[in-house]
Amino acid sequence: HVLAPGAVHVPGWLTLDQQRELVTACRGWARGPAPIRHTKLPRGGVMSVQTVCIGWHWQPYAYTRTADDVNGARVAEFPEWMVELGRRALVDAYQDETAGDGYTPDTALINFYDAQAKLGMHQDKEERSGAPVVSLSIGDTCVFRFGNTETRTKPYTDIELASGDLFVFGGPSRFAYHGVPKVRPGTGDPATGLTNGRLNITMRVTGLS
Ligand code: MD5
Ligand code: FE
Repeated sequence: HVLAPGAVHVPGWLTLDQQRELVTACRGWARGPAPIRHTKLPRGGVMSVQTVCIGWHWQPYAYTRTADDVNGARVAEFPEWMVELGRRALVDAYQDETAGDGYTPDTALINFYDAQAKLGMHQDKEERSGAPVVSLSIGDTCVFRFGNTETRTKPYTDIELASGDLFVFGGPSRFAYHGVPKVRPGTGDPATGLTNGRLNITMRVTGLS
């Protein structure tokens, strides 16, 4: 399931129990200290996706410790159990027992997609680190568009990301354009604890202190 150098898709990586625990944890963070919201973009747009951050707060297009565009609260701490989960993700995706060594993600963006939400093609380049991004999906299946590092247009590859899937973006794929053009409503298993929509958690290394 290697899509491109450094881009690895591992379908069904999370157990149902792990998915339920992640849903519960994300529900807690969505309530506060800095509640989940539709991010307002500096040019006046509003994202259809709702996002809550932990560790660092992503306000377009910078990371801060306080959610100044929400309520000014300091964001929740990035938990050690999630660092461990991120390391295991790298070990499994790259099939290398040492791939997680030295990987210490310090922020996660938690995105919630309702049936209408989309994410346009973009690059994630606010991080001052080339460390891999670990992406976990729960709930409804989506179409994920994985592009190239040069343009936000073709060539790209569309794949489906389903509940429990892991995707790791490292190496030359770390700064590729990508987006979510469509969610498939009603495709998730309510046993995850999520009865509608799609949850995506991306762990990152900000390179900040
Ligand atoms: C999502 N989230 O499904 C995606 C998964 C975001 C975002 O895009 O910025 O919140 S993360 C996909 C990703 C991250 C970093 C690099 C690449 C893809 N890539 O090079 O393709 O909500
Ligand atoms: Fe992104």
